[in-house]
Parts: sequence; C-alpha cells; structure tokens
Amino acid sequence: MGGEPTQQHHWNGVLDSALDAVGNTPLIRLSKIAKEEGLACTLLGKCEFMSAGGSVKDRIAKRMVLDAEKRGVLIPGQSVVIEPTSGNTGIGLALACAIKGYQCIITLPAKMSLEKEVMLKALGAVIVRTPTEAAWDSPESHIGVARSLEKSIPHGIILDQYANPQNPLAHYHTTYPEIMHALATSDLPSKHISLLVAGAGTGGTITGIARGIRDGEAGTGKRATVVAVDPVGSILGGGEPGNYEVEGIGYDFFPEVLDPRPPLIDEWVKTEDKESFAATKRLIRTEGLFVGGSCGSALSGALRYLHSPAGQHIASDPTANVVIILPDGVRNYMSKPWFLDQMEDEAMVELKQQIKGVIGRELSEPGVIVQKAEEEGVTLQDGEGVGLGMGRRESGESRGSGTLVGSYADEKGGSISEVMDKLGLGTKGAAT
Ligand code: P1T
Repeated sequence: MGGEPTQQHHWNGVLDSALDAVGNTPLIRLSKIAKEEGLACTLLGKCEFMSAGGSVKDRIAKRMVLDAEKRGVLIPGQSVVIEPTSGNTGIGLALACAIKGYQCIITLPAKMSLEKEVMLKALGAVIVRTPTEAAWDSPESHIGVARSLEKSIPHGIILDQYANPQNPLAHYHTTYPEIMHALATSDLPSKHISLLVAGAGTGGTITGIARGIRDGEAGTGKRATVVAVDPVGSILGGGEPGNYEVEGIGYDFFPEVLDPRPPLIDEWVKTEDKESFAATKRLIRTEGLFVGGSCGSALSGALRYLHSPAGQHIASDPTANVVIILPDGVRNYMSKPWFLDQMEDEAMVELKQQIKGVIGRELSEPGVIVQKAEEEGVTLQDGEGVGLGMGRRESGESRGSGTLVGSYADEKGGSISEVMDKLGLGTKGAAT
C-alpha cells in the first residue's frame, strides 16, 4: 500500500484550510485511570475530538472527497454530496463541502444528537432525519433514503463510507502512522503497540489501523492484540439487533470495509450503554479529556479485556502500550440526558454547602441582580443573563452571561454604572 507522501506529524507554518487541521491528534496517557485500575501497562488515548471537525471521521471524509475529485466523479460547482451517517462522517463531509463549495445532504437516524444536526446545518448541509428502528436495507433507513435521493437529485453522489476503500485507507495512512510516530518519539520503554482497542461502526478505523499494525510487525516477531468494541444491540460482535443509545458504533449489517476476523481483529467485546456513559464521564472527570459516548465504550471494553485472563500478560507488563481510540468529543452530546445527569461526589456536596454558607442562598437561585431586575418588572430576553455569575432560575431556564446589566440599563434608560448603583451593586469589578 505504498506510494503515499511522507506523513506529516505536526504543524509547520500556516495551514491552507481547516482540512489541513484534520487528524494529527495527540496520544495522551490515561495515567490516573491506569493507576486506579492497578494496571502496570501504559494506557494511551488517541484523542480524535481534537481534529478540525471534532471526530475520527474527519479523516475519511477528507480522503473520500479528495479521492473522488481526483477520479473526476466529484465535480466542483456541480456535484451534490449525499451521505448516510451517524453524524460525524457527515460533519467531516460538510466541512470539506463548505470549503470546496459542494452542496451536501446528510441522512441521519433520529437518535443522533441535536448537536450534530446543528453543526451540520451551520456548515450548510441539508439534513434528512430517518427512523432509528428502520432496518438498514429498508427504503426508510438512512441508507435507503440516501440511495433514493442519489437516484433523483441531479449530480447527487454517495461517497459511501460503508464500502469506500478510502475509509480504512485513511486510518492505514494517517491514524496508524501517527500512533507509531508518537510512540517512537516518546520516552516509553517500548515503541510498539501491545493492544489496540477501538469501537466499530463502519469498521474503517479498526480495520485500517489493524492493517497498518500487521504490515508493520511483519518479520519483527512481535504481534499486537486487536480488540474491537461493539454495543449490545449490534450484530458486529455477535448477538441480536436491538436498541442502544451510544452513537457511531454498531450496526444491524456487516459493512463492506470491516474485516472482522483474525489476523486483523482478534477479539470482540460487547458493551452496555450504562458502562459506556460512566466510563465517558470518568475520562472527563479524571483525565480532563472532553470525550464522547463511544470513547467510554472503548475504555470500558479495554478495561474488561485487560482484567480478563487473556489480557493479564499485557495488563501486568510495564513495557506494554495499550492504545485506545477516542473517536469524538462530548460537545456532540451536551443535550443528551446521559450527559446532563451529572453525579456529584461527597466532596462536591460539601463544597456546595460551604459556598451556600458564604453567598447565603441556593447556588441555583438567581442572585440579586436578577431578583432586583424582576422586582422592577424588567422582562429578560432569552440569552440575557447572569453577568455576575448568578446561575439558573428555579424553572431551569438557563441564563447566558454578560448582558443583563447592559440590557437592564437600556430598558431603564440609564448608564450601566447608574443601574449598578441603583441596584446597590456598585460598578467595581462588574461584568457588563
Ligand atoms: O466507522 P468507524 O471507523 O468504525 O468508527 C466508529 C465510530 C466510533 N465513534 C463515533 C462517535 C463514530 O461517529 C464512529 C463512526 N461514525 C460513523 C459511522 C458516522 O457516520 O459518523
């Protein structure tokens, strides 16, 4: 699979467009989690949320577009890019289309987050929602609808992440070499991958990286273990099709680009939503990584494997490197109940009690500016809010920051400092 230009591993100078900021993501130690789990091996996360469009799928979107242009099947100013996706491939494609000037239609199952839809719209894509429950080969599914649109929309073209060889090739030629470069330039005792863990959707990520690993280790006597993670409710790792909430991984059919067996993939681990979301929050809370739901699945699957008899020799080896692919970021899922439902530990509850004692009210109650504004009968506009950090109203209606005093001043016809004085707050240190 040669013939590729030398991989660029870090930024030099200025970039031509956001497409040049796709990939080249950092490999970050998950040392706190490794310690908590009693693992001797090095746990590493490949942080794909740091790519320009926010996910691992930027890589394949960019590559599929460039390849189609090269082959002359995507014609600037004419072609309409259509893609069935769980959202991230759509965002990557819409980003490329925005830069290159193509129209873009994305078919998206209903369960996928509002955040993805809004991002797609911001990039100028047209979204068609489809029923989540529709079987992949039914005309109502995201794949079925995309196919009928391709037939009817003039110059419509599906680049087809499920079958396009550029999907795994993107990972063979970028994700894998980036991991190896990070290891080679690290101070780790070994520069090899001992265990790779990744969730599978189209399977392009795990298939492409695993091909790189197998080609790289040929003749070295080394052999990495490759573990794929699959949600309960998907058939890729065995089991019956069903419902689950995690986005981006698992299907009710085997995509063409997925090579699910040895010598590429050694084992499949099945994960539940609950453990995935708990592991996602753990990655955020303990390692400070803004990861999305399928990252939690990957972490949970990795830990399950490492604690199993098969994974013991890796878990207990201080020279072993475990690479976990973290495909997207939590900013894709901020409105999801699983994310909004945040656990407070004992220390936080105690700290909140202390704060309450200092400020003399519930943290969630509006502060004096909001109360006084309301006493004065001022109607607060959406997005106006709590310039002095006054939090949310009891109804749960969120207040943005910064503009309350200014708008209050506008309505009352006074200057900001006059209003602040009137409210008995003074202007010192106030946000406007
Ligand atoms: O498709 P694959 O390379 O196997 O990546 C799986 C994956 C994992 N996690 C998230 C959040 C994802 O979005 C994906 C794959 N996403 C799509 C197939 C898509 O259309 O966005």
